[in-house]
Amino acid sequence: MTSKLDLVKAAYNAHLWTESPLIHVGRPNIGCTEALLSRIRGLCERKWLSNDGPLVQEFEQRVAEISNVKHCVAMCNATVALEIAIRAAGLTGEVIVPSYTFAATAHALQWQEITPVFCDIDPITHNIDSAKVERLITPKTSGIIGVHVWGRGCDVSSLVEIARRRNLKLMFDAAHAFGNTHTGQPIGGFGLAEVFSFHATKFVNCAEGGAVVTNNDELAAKMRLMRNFGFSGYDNVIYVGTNGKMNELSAAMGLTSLESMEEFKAVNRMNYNSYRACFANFPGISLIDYDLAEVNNFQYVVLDVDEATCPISRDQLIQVLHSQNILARRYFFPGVHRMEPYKSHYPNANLLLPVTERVTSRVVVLPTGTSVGAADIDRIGRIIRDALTKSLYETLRLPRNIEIGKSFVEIEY
Ligand code: T4K
Repeated sequence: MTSKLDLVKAAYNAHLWTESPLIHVGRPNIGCTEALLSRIRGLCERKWLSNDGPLVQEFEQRVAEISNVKHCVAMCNATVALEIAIRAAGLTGEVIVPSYTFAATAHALQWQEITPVFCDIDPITHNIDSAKVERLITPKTSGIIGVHVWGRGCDVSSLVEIARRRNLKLMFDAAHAFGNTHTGQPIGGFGLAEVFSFHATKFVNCAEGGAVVTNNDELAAKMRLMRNFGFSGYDNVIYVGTNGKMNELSAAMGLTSLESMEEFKAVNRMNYNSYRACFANFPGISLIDYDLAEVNNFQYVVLDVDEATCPISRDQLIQVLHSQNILARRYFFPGVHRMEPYKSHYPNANLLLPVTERVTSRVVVLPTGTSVGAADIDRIGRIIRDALTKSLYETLRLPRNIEIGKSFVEIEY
């Protein structure tokens, strides 16, 4: 008898002969290519390619307006933006962060020898559980970094209250949350500073890019210096700094992307609704919700697989999808606490992070964005529904004989 695992392995190997095109999570939205080329022509004519150029300044102004903040400091990516914001804010010692995030959040601290202390998350919002933050505070704690996972705002008011009472600095990794609101306010103005990512995979992108937004004049001025080696005018370095500058090509991409931002949101929302319709009332799986009273960019379509009621596991579902060239992702598996160097630093962190552990084993992120159409979603929906209700052979339309390891297996439908 062939085990279920063997069947899944076979399904996985079947991608070798599947003819469907690859469908990615994170395919970039491009916007108007002509507008992009015209900006690129302009920068070629100006011969101004980096170092606080006019397109970067225009991009900063647009991002600050959209986020309703005084300052936007554009950077080469969100990871460096986090590093600079952390340094400029003076964080030291230990900083409380969720482990359910991209590695960059913790790395931006560890890179500067600040210890990330992992806090568990809320099972519904997937954001840092504010009720569990206080017990992690030690005399070395200098701050808290919340992450607005999937673009859904953290429990900002509780975090602000804890930070105020315990004299800690509060910042947000808003890599997923550009253009969104929380309690009706644009994300960007919460805490001391917030950090956006404009990576190619984000719904508004600069190919590579990031930004710190803040209402704090002093912090903004310091970050502008730090992103440019600490130079204050010619030949005068007044801080330790790095090269965190955004270049003009990235800003050209970002400005072009911003012009189509509403269209990208509308497509993402339509895709999200189409996925919703595919899985309505389907036992064992559900999409995470977005609060429709807020503005959402819907850039992540997140499927929750409940292993107690779903006939196949999350990982089997991923393998089925990959076998069909649908490159669904397990963000953020296995949780930063299970990655190096944190895994070695805290081998038992899992015991303190039960919700993180559960969520990392349940989530599937599905493809969306302007490269994904209704027909793709119908197909993805059908594959997932079939995977849950039919045999894997039927779902994947595998041949009658399939090679597993060195032997051929006879398939029984
Ligand atoms: N904080 C949070 C909470 C974040 O999620 C992130 C980044 C950051 C901080 C740091 O921001 P940045 O420093 O990157 O600005 C991807 C992105 O690279 C990363 O930006 C993002 N989060 C993360 C959630 O997703 P990977 O490791 O999954 O990337 P990769 O190479 O597997 O690409 C994803 C998919 O996108 C692939 O299937 C291919 C497709 N793709 C990618 C690129 C770059 C394309 O089709 N075209 C492309 O140009 O991290």
